[in-house]
Parts: sequence; structure tokens; C-alpha cells
Amino acid sequence: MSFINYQNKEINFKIVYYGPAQSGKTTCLEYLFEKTKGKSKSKMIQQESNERTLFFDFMPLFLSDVDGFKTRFHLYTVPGQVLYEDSRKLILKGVDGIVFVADSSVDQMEANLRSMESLQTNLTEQGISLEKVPLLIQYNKRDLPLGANLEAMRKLLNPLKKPDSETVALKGVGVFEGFSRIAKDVIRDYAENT
Ligand SMILES: Nc1nc2c(ncn2[C@@H]2O[C@H](COP(=O)(O)OP(=O)(O)OP(=O)(O)O)[C@@H](O)[C@H]2O)c(=O)[nH]1
Ligand SMILES: [Mg+2]
Repeated sequence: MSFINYQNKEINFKIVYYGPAQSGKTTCLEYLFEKTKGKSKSKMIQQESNERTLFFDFMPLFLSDVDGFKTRFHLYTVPGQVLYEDSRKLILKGVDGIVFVADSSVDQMEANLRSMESLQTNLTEQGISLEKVPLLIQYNKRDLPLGANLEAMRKLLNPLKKPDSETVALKGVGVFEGFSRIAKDVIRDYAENT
């Protein structure tokens, strides 16, 4: 749920990077954090000790104002390990847009699917439908020599035909483009529903 700061003339949006354990969510956020150096942003908050939640916020300069308000994006990652379902529910609270980071390792297809199912369940509990929420699916680790077939992954994870793209988060390939896409979709969704 976006919130407006009238004093600073800012609209705040929350984007969550969701996906199975080790799919590359944190790597995406770290890349974006580095890439946006010095652009009116917070420190990156990390709790390495326990569940490795990580977030920061910044104001993307490439986006135009919305009704005279600047936009600030709060980027979060969830811990992917199955064990941390409660944390994922908590982090998803008030989400405006989701980047689902899927792992292209062939042995991770079951984990990808389970994670997508948990996303749907957790959103439904909040009264948000997977069909309607701004969602981008990133097929990550496309550099793996024996990675899963792209069309097979699409069939498995994207029956709704949401926007999707290939990424190599480790090298930053496609990561900023992905953020830019979800940011624009979130702003469009906000404009249509307010
Ligand atoms: N080959 C390859 N490895 C990647 C890529 N992106 C991330 N990794 C590696 O995958 C591992 C997991 O990356 P993380 O970003 O920590 O994954 P995560 O999704 O945050 O994992 P959890 O926090 O456990 O849910 C690390 O060793 C990364 O370096 C990629 O595009 N290609
Ligand atoms: Mg992580």
C-alpha cells in the first residue's frame, strides 16, 4: 500500500523481491544499491545474524513525478528458505509490486514452483490477487551452462503471462531494467486505482 509524505511531497512504494532460497534476490538488491549510489537513498539494512532480511529505499531519477510528487521506492528481499514463511508474510505486508526471482538451476524447479505457490497464498491472505498485483518474473542465473529451458520455466511459473525477463544477477544483467519495469508498472497501477 503506497503512502504519501505531504511534507516532502513524496509517494512511497514498496517492492518485494520474492523467490526460493539462493535464487539471487539479495544479489539483485546489492546490485541496485551499488548502481544507485548517491541518489537520495537510505543505508542498506541487513541482518546477517538471523534471517538475512535486507532493504533500502531510494528515489529513482529516471521516473517522472506523479501529480507533482516525487516517487520513493522501498526495496525488500525475503529469506527464501522454506522455514521462514512467517517472515515472508510480514515483509509482504503493504506490498505494491513484486519481482519474483526464479532460479534457473534444473534442480530448483520444484522449489521455484513451491515459492510461487506460497507467494500466491500469502498475497491472498492480504486480500491481494496474484493476477492483479504488479508482478515481474525474472528467470535468474541464465549464465548456468546447464540451466533449465526458458520456455519450460515460463510454462511452469508464468501461466498468467505476466511480464518476465532473463537475468544474470551476479553480473547485473537485466537487473536494473527489471526494476525499471516494475517501478513503472507500480506507478501505472497507482494512477489507475486512486
Ligand atoms: N551463476 C549465478 N549465480 C548467481 C546469480 N545470481 C546470484 N547467484 C549466486 O547465488 C547464490 C545465492 O544468491 P543470493 O542473492 O544470496 O540468493 P537469495 O535469493 O538472496 O537467497 P536467500 O536469502 O537464501 O533466499 C550466491 O552465491 C550468488 O552469488 C546468477 O545470475 N548466476
Ligand atoms: Mg537473500
